Amino acid sequence: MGLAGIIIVRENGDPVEAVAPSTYGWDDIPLIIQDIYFDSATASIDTGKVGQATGNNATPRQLLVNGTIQPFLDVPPQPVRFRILDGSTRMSYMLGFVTDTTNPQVSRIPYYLFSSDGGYLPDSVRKITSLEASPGVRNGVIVDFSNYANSEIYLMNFSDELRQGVIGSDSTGNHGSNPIKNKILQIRVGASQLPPIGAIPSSLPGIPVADTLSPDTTRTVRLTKSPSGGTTTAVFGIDDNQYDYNKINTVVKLNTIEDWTIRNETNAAHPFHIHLIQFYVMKVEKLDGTPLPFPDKYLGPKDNILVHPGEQVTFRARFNSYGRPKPFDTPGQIDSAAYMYHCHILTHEDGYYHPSDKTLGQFGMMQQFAVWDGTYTATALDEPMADEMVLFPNPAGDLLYLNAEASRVSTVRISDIQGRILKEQLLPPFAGTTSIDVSELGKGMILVEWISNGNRQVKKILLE
Ligand SMILES: [Cu+2]
Repeated sequence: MGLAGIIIVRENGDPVEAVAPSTYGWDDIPLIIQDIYFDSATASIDTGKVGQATGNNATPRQLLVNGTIQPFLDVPPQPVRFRILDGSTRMSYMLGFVTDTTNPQVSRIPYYLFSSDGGYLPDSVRKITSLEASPGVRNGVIVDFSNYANSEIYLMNFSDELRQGVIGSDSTGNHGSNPIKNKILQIRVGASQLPPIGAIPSSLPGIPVADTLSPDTTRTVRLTKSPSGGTTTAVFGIDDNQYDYNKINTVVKLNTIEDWTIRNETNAAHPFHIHLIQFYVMKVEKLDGTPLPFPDKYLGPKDNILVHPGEQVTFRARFNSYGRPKPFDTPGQIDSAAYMYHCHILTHEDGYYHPSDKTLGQFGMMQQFAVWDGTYTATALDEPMADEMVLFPNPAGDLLYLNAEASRVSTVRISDIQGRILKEQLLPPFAGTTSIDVSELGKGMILVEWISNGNRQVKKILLE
């Protein structure tokens, strides 16, 4: 089809590949679903509206599959595997296959969910008639077209089945209600020619939920929304914070097992995504701990789950790779040595509060974690500083002022954005404001690191 792609990771000796439909382009098809705003005057993608907060407005919006408008697909009358990615910036969909678009509810055909973000479901396929797709989430399904030779099947969006608070659901009003109901993809099933070369696997090698292990550490991550009022705009965050490039929010020790409980304290559903690892969902609860049913969408190895308002989801993961000696490295290396966890809705995860442009980049629903191999010992590795340093002015000229309090000798280290140390000096104990001579440094962005009493803080400053 069109100009969009995914990376498929295969494993040697995978027993399911020998059974399931696995011939790329024939019975193994990626489906990347996106919604795009088009500028009708230029017939091009309106990039200014890709991240637009409002979902239902007059701007022409198109649903794309694999980068194609009004897509269709020829398939054989056989079991066919679809590798489904919701590549939309904000929208979720409820996917169903139907034989009759004028009567979609009664003509739905069952299909089989068999893999999730990171691998196969435990034990066996699950027979379903609908599947929730949310930004960044991947699912593998098999649809058996054996009985539908020479006919048309449609992949449709049943947005009315999405739960309240999900962007794309009918219930979210202008916050994101979905103008693109109905047809996503026309599937043209051909005439019988060949015997099927793929089947629905009778069993799956996916490992079950890791409930025989016990966690070394438990954490809570809160999806939050700040209060609004007056001129203050409410912003989504994580643990009431916005993303800070210079901050490692969480340090995990290498080769330990952690349980993370993701609490959604907001009124919107957020696809929570973590880098580096795959996790297993252990339980789903209301915020007060009342158990809730375990949905199929949380089965198998995952790295992205839609967490609904008023619910908390606990997952278990082993952090078994890419440990580094220190949980914090030199400035400028932080970004390459850290991993993210964030909401996968683009307009929630990215950005910063910019008073002159309140429509873009308000949020920053993202935090960073590092995996520490345990070889470096220091005190208070991930403790917050008691006294936060204030650096000013920014931009700075010849002198930079540091306002803080240190009862012992502390260190100021200035690096460029590549991490090269430009200047390092010791400061005697002080309380209040002390000055740092930066007149010999060139113009540009610098990272100012202040190490005091075993803690360190980093801020970016522009020299001009
Ligand atoms: Cu979000």
